[in-house]
Formats: sequence, structure tokens, C-alpha cells
Amino acid sequence: LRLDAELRHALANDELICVYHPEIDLAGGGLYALEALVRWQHPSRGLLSPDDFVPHAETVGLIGILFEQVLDQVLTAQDKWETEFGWRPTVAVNVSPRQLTDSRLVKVVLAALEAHDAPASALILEVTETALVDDSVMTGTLAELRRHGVAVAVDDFGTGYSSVSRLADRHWDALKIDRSFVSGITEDPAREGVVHAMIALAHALQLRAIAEGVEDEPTLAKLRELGCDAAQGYLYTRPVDAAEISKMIIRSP
Ligand code: G
Ligand code: G
Ligand code: NA
Ligand code: MN
Repeated sequence: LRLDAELRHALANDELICVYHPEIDLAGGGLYALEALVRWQHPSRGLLSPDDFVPHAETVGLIGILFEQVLDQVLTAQDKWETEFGWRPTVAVNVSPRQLTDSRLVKVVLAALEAHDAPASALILEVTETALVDDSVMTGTLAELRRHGVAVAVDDFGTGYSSVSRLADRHWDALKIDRSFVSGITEDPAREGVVHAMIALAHALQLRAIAEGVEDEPTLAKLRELGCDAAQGYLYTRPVDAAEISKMIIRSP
């Protein structure tokens, strides 16, 4: 109950902030996208991670408001980057499974894009694989968003319950290979084989393959060799705020 009241207060008082975690295009070396990750700048408990409050926001029905705030921050940051650099980096925003059965989601996303005069291609929605049960309402929501040009990525790929037929039903643009599969691929041929197969599956389904949790150069080199399309991880940087992303863009060739 206290967390509930505190979260409502946080939403009303701009205590939620976004940090950004780059995904690097392995073919060109440039930015593929930035993943927005929400944080709660709590007045007394410090910076809280999403695991501390997102599940609660889902339970008490505040996830929609949280998402709208995240989306607005993301588009505002993009506006600034566009002014600074003349281009709008694509940002991936996490959506909770239950938002996909909320008929308002499509309207919320389209209205936010319009308010910022941003193209739909500026956004990717990340949906965790555990959510990919066969649900026609959910699939309809994704299809409508994609019809408008918003891309959809399957997050935490490999850890959920989706079948190959579910993955093959063409509602997605990319698979994000979960960090638990990526770590150790340079030491263990079996692990390498599994990630190789995941990349091959993505490509067979005409999806981009993105590796999460890349922490060292040998892992990056291996992923490149396996044909992975993009990589995200502490090797490049930890998630950073929008101002820090600006500095990185300035520094990058
Ligand atoms: O930021 P961190 O790496 O600690 O993220 C932990 C988890 O929180 C991840 O599973 C991530 O997908 C999730 N998460 C981060 N930001 C958001 C958000 O804005 N909405 C939702 N639903 N989940 C988020
Ligand atoms: O569930 P999701 O994949 O959205 O969350 C990813 C989580 O993994 C976030 O908490 C993010 O900060 C974390 N993460 C991303 N890259 C790395 C990495 O290279 N190493 C580690 N240890 N964690 C990472
Ligand atoms: Na995510
Ligand atoms: Mn993930």
C-alpha cells in the first residue's frame, strides 16, 4: 500500500527517469538503436531499478501511465538529439505483456508520435518472450502497431515459452538473444552452437538478431563471426542518461 501511494506520487512528480543502453550495428559499427530503461529517482531510497517497481506498477494498474511517461521522455530526448545532430536515433521501449491487451496502447503510441512530429520508425517496442502466448487481442495490437510502422522486438529470446510456429507468425522484426545465452560462447562450443542456431532461426524468419549482455571483445568477435546483426552490453557502456548519449554521439566517428 505504501509503495502504491509512493509510485502514484512518483508519477505525479516526475521521479521516473530514463537511461539508454546502446545497441550497436555489427555490420556498419554505428548505432542500431537505444534501449530506454526506466529508473525511479526515489527521494529517500535512491535510484531504484525497474525490477523494484515495474511488477508493482503492473499489478496496481499504473503500468499504462508509467509507459506514457517513458514514451514522452524518449520522444523528448529524440527531439533534442534531432536538433543537435540532425537525426533521430531509434529508441526501443519495453512494454509489459498486459499492455498488449489494452486497446488504448495503439492510440497512446500514435498520439505521442504525432505530438512530437516523430516517424513511427523512430520506435521499437520490446515485448518479453514470456508474453508470447497465443492471444489474438495481443497479436492484433502488435499487427496494428506494425502496420503504422512501429517495429517490434522479442525480448529475452530463449527464456520464454514461444514455439517456433509462434515466432514464425510474422508479428516481429527482431529477436533479442537473452544475456544468459550470450555469456560463455567463447569458452563453450555448445553455447556457441546454441547462439549460432538462434541467429540462424532469426534469419530464417527474416528477423534481425540482437545479442544482449556482450561484456568482452572475444564475445563480440564471435558474434560477428556468427552473423549477429547488433550487440548490446557493458563492453560498450552501461546504460547512461540522454546527455551522456549526446556526448557519445559527438565522440563517435
Ligand atoms: O534496467 P535493467 O537492466 O535493470 O532492467 C531490468 C528489467 O526491467 C528488464 O527486464 C527491462 O526490460 C525492464 N524494464 C526497464 N524499463 C522498463 C519499462 O519502461 N517498462 C517495462 N515494462 N519494463 C522495463
Ligand atoms: O530484460 P531485459 O533484457 O530488458 O533487461 C536487460 C538487463 O540486463 C538490464 O538490467 C540491463 O542493464 C542488463 N544488461 C545489459 N547488458 C548487460 C551486460 O553486458 N552485462 C550485464 N551483467 N548486464 C547487462
Ligand atoms: Na528489455
Ligand atoms: Mn532481455
